[in-house]
Amino acid sequence: MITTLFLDRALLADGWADGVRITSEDGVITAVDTGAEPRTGEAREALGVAGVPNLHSHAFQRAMAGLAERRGPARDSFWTWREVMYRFLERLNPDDVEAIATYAYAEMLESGFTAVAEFHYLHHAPDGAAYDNLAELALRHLAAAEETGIGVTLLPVFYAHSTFGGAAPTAGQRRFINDADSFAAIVEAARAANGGRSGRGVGVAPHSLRAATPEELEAILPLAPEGPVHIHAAEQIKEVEDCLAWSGQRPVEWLLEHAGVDQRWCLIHATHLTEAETAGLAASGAVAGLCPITEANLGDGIFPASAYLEAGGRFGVGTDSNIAIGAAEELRQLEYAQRLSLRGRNLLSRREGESTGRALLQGAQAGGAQALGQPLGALAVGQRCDVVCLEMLHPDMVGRDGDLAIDTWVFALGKAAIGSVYAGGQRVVEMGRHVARSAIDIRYRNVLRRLMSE
Ligand code: NGQ
Ligand code: ZN
Repeated sequence: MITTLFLDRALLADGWADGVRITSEDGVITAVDTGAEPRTGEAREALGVAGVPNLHSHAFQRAMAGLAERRGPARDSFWTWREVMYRFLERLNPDDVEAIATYAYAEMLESGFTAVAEFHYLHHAPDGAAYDNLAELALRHLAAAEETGIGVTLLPVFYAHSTFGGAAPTAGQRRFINDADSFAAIVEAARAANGGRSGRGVGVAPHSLRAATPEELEAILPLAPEGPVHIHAAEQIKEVEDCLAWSGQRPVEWLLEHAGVDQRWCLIHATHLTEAETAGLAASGAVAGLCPITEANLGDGIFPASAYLEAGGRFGVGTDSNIAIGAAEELRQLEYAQRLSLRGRNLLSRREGESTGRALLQGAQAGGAQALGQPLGALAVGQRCDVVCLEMLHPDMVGRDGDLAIDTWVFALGKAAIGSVYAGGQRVVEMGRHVARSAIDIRYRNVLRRLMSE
């Protein structure tokens, strides 16, 4: 199907353009004309930018938002949060998982994320037994993407151990566990279901160096020879210390030296880096998968973003735990953590006069697209037709055109700045609301009602 969208103003790869007509066929952009006049009857918006890829989501965690914010008996940490999260996920059945993912993906679209990399490790039934279809829960995430219109790169997660050195998994991890064969079957099923369509991708994700041994890494990487490969790394100091005790090296140092990290890779968090690791990761061509809101919520630490960008590093943003979902909000938190730790302003833009909001947005679009391994993240021929349109009639937008509109979105308005969102050429958000919002809410409420009463 061929559709057109007329934008009074749009941010293209080489800057702002006026009178932009974007033509797409089956969800992929086939022409971008500038200096055009609107035609009667065609979809028309005031100001549009390409959608933002969300490079890291555990969709199911959305349903525990707000449930781990009560002080415990000892010092709360990432590790005590993880215990709460493990107890929470024990109760989820496949319908729950689909309803929660659908709800999370709708909110992602409403906030400017038009594609998501789902780092999917909840594979099995509550007792750890495989579902009749090994890929049951993987396919539920694809169904959620289908229902909402969001693009998705599914990253089945390989998880086999509780910590470094091949330690046996804990009872709380029984829903995650596969061997190389059952894992390959899940990757295969995800590929078959995606069928090479636009906005659909499949990669692999060894969960972390805690959960996969070097031998297992070697066995599973050939399942996605072109990538993408995602892995959690160096999020917590304890993880760095345990990795040093195991190998004599820090997690990112180990990966750079032994795993062949290159542009196919995305290292999630990579929070705790030495200067040498910062430079090495930047030089590798891999993407740093930053999840600023979750990292703040979990007390992870602050990624050295300013130094990393200075070294030419690539990055994207992810919503990870989905405690709060917002594209602008993630970019804002990323910049604000640098401001608080370095006591400066406009730290992640690079040139004098450059808009920090736009630098963050375009950085995350490029790095996010690379991490998803799909042609998306820019308004250009051959890319998925994902367009986020700002609500220029909002009182806060008066007099703010171009870069100033982006800065006002990122630093002031967040989600409230968003009017329409097109994903794969379809308008899926109107006046800031997903077109199926009511039905999605009803289903999600019913799931939460049951989970909260059990
Ligand atoms: C996860 N989340 O896989 O959901 C992890 C916690 C772990 C974050 N790292 C579990 N933020 O890393 O062991
Ligand atoms: Zn994660």
